[in-house]
Amino acid sequence: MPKFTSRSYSRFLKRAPDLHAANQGCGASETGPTMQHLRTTVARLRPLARCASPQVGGGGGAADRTLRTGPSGAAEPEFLNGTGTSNYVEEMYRAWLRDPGDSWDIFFRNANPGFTPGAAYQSPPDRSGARRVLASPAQAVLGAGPNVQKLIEDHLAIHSLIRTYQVRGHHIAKLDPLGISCVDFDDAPCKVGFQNVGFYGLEESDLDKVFRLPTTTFIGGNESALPLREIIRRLEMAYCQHIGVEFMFINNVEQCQWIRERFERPGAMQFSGEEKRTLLARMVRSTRFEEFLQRKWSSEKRFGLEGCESLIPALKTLIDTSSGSGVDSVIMGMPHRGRLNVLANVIRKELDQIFCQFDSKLEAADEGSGDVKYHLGMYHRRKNRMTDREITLSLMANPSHLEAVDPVVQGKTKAEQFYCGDTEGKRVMSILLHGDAAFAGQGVVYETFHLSDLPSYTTHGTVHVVVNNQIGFTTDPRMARSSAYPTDVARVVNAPIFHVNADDPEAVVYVCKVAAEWRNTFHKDVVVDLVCYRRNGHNEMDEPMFTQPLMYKKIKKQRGVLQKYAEALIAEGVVTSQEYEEMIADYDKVCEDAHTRSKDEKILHINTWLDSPWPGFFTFDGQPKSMSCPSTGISEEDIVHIGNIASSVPEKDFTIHGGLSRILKARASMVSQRVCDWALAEYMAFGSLLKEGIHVRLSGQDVERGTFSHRHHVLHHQNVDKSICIPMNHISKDQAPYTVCNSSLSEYGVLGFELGFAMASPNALVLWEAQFGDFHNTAQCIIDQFICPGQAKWVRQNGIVLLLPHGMEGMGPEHSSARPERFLQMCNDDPDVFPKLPLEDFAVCQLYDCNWIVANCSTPANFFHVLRRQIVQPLRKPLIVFTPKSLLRHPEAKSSFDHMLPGTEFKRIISEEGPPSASPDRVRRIIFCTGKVYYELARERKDRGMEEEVAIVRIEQLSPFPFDLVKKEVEHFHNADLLWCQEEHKNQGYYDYIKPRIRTAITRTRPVWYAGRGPAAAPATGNKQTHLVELQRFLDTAFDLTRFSGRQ
Ligand SMILES: Cc1ncc(C[n+]2csc(CCOP(=O)(O)OP(=O)(O)O)c2C)c(N)n1
Ligand SMILES: [Mg+2]
Repeated sequence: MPKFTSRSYSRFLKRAPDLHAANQGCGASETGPTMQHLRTTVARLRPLARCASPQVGGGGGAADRTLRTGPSGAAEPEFLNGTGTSNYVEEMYRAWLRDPGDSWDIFFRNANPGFTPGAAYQSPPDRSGARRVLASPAQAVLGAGPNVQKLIEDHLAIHSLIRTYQVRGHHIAKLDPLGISCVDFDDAPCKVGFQNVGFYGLEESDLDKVFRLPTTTFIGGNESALPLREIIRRLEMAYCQHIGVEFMFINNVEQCQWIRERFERPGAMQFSGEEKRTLLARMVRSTRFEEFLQRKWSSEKRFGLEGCESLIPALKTLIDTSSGSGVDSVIMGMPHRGRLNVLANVIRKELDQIFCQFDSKLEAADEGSGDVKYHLGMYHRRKNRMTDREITLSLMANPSHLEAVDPVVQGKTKAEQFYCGDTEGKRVMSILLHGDAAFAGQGVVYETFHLSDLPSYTTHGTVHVVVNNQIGFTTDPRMARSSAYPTDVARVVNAPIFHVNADDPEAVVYVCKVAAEWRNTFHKDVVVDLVCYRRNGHNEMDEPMFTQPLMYKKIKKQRGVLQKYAEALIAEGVVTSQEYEEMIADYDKVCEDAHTRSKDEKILHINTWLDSPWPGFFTFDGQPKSMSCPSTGISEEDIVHIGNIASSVPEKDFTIHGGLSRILKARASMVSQRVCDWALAEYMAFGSLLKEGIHVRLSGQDVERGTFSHRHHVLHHQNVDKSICIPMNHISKDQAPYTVCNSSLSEYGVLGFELGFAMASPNALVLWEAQFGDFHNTAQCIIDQFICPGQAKWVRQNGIVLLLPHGMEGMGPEHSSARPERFLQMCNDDPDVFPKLPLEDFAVCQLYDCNWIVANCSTPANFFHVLRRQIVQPLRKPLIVFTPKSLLRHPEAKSSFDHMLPGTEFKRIISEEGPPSASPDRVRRIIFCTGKVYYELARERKDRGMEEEVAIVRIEQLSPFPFDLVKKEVEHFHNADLLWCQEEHKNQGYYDYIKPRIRTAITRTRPVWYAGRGPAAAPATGNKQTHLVELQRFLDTAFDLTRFSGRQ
């Protein structure tokens, strides 16, 4: 047997650079170097041959097992690894064991009885099947060495060549319809094709030699060997035409094999006449829809699909195939490009409803400010004609902010899966569409990908479709990304990427079929990259020649894809030109008729564009069923029961940490004293809702334990790995499930996800907690574009809760402020108008009108109530709560059970209950405040002995502002001056929001003074001493009753 020396190994590497590159790049599962493989392979041939017989075969035979066992006896799974490189001879040997009558027969048969190395060699059969036999034994012995070596090297070369196509075929596939692709692969030359066989050490004369095919290819179909010429031809067909398959980085053998089979098997991409006609009909719809809009509204922005019309059949194929696999709900998110077309031809929104959006004279029927037509969402249930199964399609409304909708779609998908018990994603799936520039540029894409495999966030596979028109507004790809493809971000999660020339509708449909099958087989993400162009400017009013003159000269010459495809089918005889003309005329008439109907519309109904209806929650007109809110208190029995659960370990033989035992004991002692701290109050809120059948989901970084180690909702067995206990799920037999999940370290992605989750059902309390309140700013886009204006733009309500730890604790500028000023600045209540509402329903009516609720609770009981109110109230609004840090353990921040019993409720204001309330005439100052500073003020007042002169009133619900209650307080303490005190800096916190509203509440009869820190750029000082000095200074101001005398 020839021996591989290090010299011959490096020669081999030179001849098979792709093998080497692959070993370097994809090596996680390829443990040993290639040479080691070859050595062991060659060494094993003889002893194994002894025990082998032709009967030993199949994947699991004894010989197979022996071959897979390394010197240590350990299994070598990489042997069959599609990404492996050097198992070719072994494969040939195993194939020979199964079927001795092949080209390697003489080689291995002679190796068996112990022929000297080389003497065993007979060349494989040539194309005619004739075997070239060596002239004589002497000749054989003399010539055998180099021949055997050549045989092995030739087959390794074949292996390498095949692998090159699999790894890099997409580099040279004809993906770009314009032929101007700037994808830069200069670091990785792809040497394939007949002209390059020399690169692998093969010669032109080898082209007609027959080579056995390794098991890592399916190009043979039913044949196990092929001439080199045919091998290359078939690989070119599979990997270098209009589809570029990027998948060899996937570190899973089965998945790689699955993909190879889909693209390599001869005839895989054949379409029946019927399928081609369906495809043509879909292309007609897609193309003519845009043309119709262009004809009717030539000066309107619509972000047309021209240049990527095959997106419509692509999506239809994804949906048809998924429906065939059992999916009955598809949730989609997409940007502006082609959105109207998708609504019309995929979701099947009524065309007249789309067309009337173009009528600027129509008045809006719904409350809210609405949105432009290419952002609206949609929900539609219909029968899938291909599978005859019912399917729900929803397209989520989205803001202009590209990719922001991605995590929202995922959250909603997860929720729908959760509520219908679809634990594997077999019934509900998501499809996300992207533009090439946005997919590469927006970080939330990456954040969303990283949710894809996390147990509490996975949607069990998303199909991503990129409309890769090779431009982002006016920017070329070379200026827009540093990766070769716009899709490279998907590689982090091992998603296969199918690049396809969008001018070849059949190739597009084929990859979409494979993508849907992939998702429904492996339940993992997959990407379809539709390489296309943008026929017009960024929108229809834009001139692209300013910035991309050459590209657009080319585009102007480019014939439309429908035209090309129709001509091809007519030439093939699949349709006649008359049939084609009829197809076009029929669809044009559909559009014309719908346009005529659309003129009958008198008003615009935005609520027909709802993406997430909540059947039964509202009245038929979409109104709340009542305008009052029942008590949010619960029975003493429930309080004690939940308290006991919170202080126990409900599973047997479950060892918890000693420190945690002490925490639970302290909870038990609170229960016996009938008081709650913050964590226990939260427990009571969640536990009682769960008991009432309301699902509670708490998500965020480290929420299971709680950043401040106060929560402990998940107990960890101290001796058994990954054994956990969630007491909250032991409250009662028929309770709703509790989900508490530590999230990935993302705010944008995770908050978006939870917002989407909260959209699915009004009967769930979905909470996102920031680690510290200031981290919400990396999710600002979700807050600004969705949570704050969601109802106004898209007439849909959402009850998500944001828990934002906030408070000036002398811990420095970060983590001190959750930036209340920003949330308050975005509230829609008018500072100058006292709302004219019925006093008995003032609170609920205000909630009805508001865009969100902003609260800062100072007691555990009030926190308990505000959480429960989210569900008990007859409407859903986002709730922003600034939650405390030091108050979590403050001895006075405790609430008696009495404040949580039936009949009690959330207090928008906590009035003064001490001595000032007994003799209000003597009160000279009302200090209004919110949150933790109350405790500092109360202590200072006590220290100064001013309890009769100063009343402290806590505003717990900052927005909607409790005008009615503030007015009452001021009237009550009629001799007092008014002061707002906050610990935050003057340009931050609440002051700017509060002051004008207090003034409005009291019809500007008295001034409102300020005590707090001065204006500053940073939220807090980094110096603890300065922090304390500042604190004392503003407390001094707050209690200096002469400070503002005489001032106006
Ligand atoms: C987050 C965000 N930044 C900037 C924009 C402005 N903008 C709108 S479309 C666009 C180009 C998008 O290019 P691409 O993603 O390739 O989609 P295409 O328009 O080409 O379909 C830009 C920059 C935006 N909408 N969202
Ligand atoms: Mg683009």
